[in-house]
Amino acid sequence: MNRQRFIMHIDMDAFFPAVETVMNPGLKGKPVIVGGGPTDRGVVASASYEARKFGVHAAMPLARAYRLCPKAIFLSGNFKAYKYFSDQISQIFLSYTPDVEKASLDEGYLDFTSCGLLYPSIPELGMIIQDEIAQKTGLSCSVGLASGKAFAKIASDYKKPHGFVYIKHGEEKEFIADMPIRDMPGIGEMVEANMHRMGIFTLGELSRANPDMLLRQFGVWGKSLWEKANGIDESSVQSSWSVKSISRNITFDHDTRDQEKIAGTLTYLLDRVSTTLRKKKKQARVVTITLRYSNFDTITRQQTLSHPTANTQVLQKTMFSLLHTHLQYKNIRLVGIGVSHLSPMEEREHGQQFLVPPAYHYQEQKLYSLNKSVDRIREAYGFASIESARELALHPSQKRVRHNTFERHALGEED
Ligand code: TTP
Ligand code: MG
Repeated sequence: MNRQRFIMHIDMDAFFPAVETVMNPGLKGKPVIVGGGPTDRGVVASASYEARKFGVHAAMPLARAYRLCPKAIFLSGNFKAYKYFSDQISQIFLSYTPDVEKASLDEGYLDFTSCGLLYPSIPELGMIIQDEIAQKTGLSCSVGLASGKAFAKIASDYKKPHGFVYIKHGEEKEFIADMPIRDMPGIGEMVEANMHRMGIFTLGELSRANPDMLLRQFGVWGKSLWEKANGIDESSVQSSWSVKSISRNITFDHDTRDQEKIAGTLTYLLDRVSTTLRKKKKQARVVTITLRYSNFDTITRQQTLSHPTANTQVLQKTMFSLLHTHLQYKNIRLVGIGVSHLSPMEEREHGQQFLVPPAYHYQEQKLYSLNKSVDRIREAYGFASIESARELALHPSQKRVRHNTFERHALGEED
């Protein structure tokens, strides 16, 4: 095996409610639910541990959360404040090691492998960082330490809130053997269901499965899950200094199966997303669509483009292809669109540089100039100054209410 790695995963406890409580200490010790009002149609983004005792959890409809915990304090959320605290946490992470991957607003991986001489005891360091975060921000976090990212994440989740768990080198496989497969980062609903059909329920069972069969069923990803179940995770901490994905979603005021409305709303959301993409001088390789039906069944599907792009029209083509393939004639509650696998858009004095065939390059460049002109007009006169026919067909309220923007952040990036 390679030299022993020390990867720490730090995840804030009930992050949104905790920030709300720091800003308003009167909330301390109370059930707090962030996501909207008790009669709103959205879902819970996060619940304080006091509210979780009543069974409230993330992604639960607010109305149900209200029935379970009517005394809770419901808040709509304050993204700016969450970003501010997230940045404070990033600064603390970075004061210990430059090898930091901020995986989301409230969590990060810190690689201490090369820091052995600097810090006599890495496990002790976990608790020191935990204390510093509490002192400087007033927020509680949980820390996991292990030889790889997946195990560190499992460890940080193991004793929440305010836990510290160190999975010693060589003990990873045994530590996770009895856990349900879903506890392994990267195993979602679909993979879980498929594995259940194959008779694999625990990570121990996954470790004993045939790796070639997993490779056939799930591709290289399946093989890597098998390795993780066997205590091997060599994926590296990706110091992230840039945004990783940009997405937007809307919960409709009334569930709808009106295809024009669904397509128009997605067009509008993508227009917003691609404007942000260009503003950040990025291009994207993957488009992801989310459709949530009335019964909360949610499907997320993505498609990889042949070349990265920042052009709305190109992304739109892929979005519509995904929509037409996956949209069922059932009432839709929420739609979302996202772009990821971002790379920098290299702007040169005489235009953009694309590592693509010349004809494609030319078309991309023409579109890019057009889009940049639109961006400039919108910057001067507002976003609504230019809209596509599909967007114009939407009621103005659709464009204002309840659309949430999510960026998988990186360190030091502005919104
Ligand atoms: P998590 O770390 O998953 O949850 P948490 O910090 O609220 O609670 P804990 O880690 O102690 O279990 O997510 C971090 C924040 O991301 C969370 O406070 C709110 C936001 N979030 C959503 O907006 N929607 C979601 O579905 C989830 C899971 C999180
Ligand atoms: Mg958290």
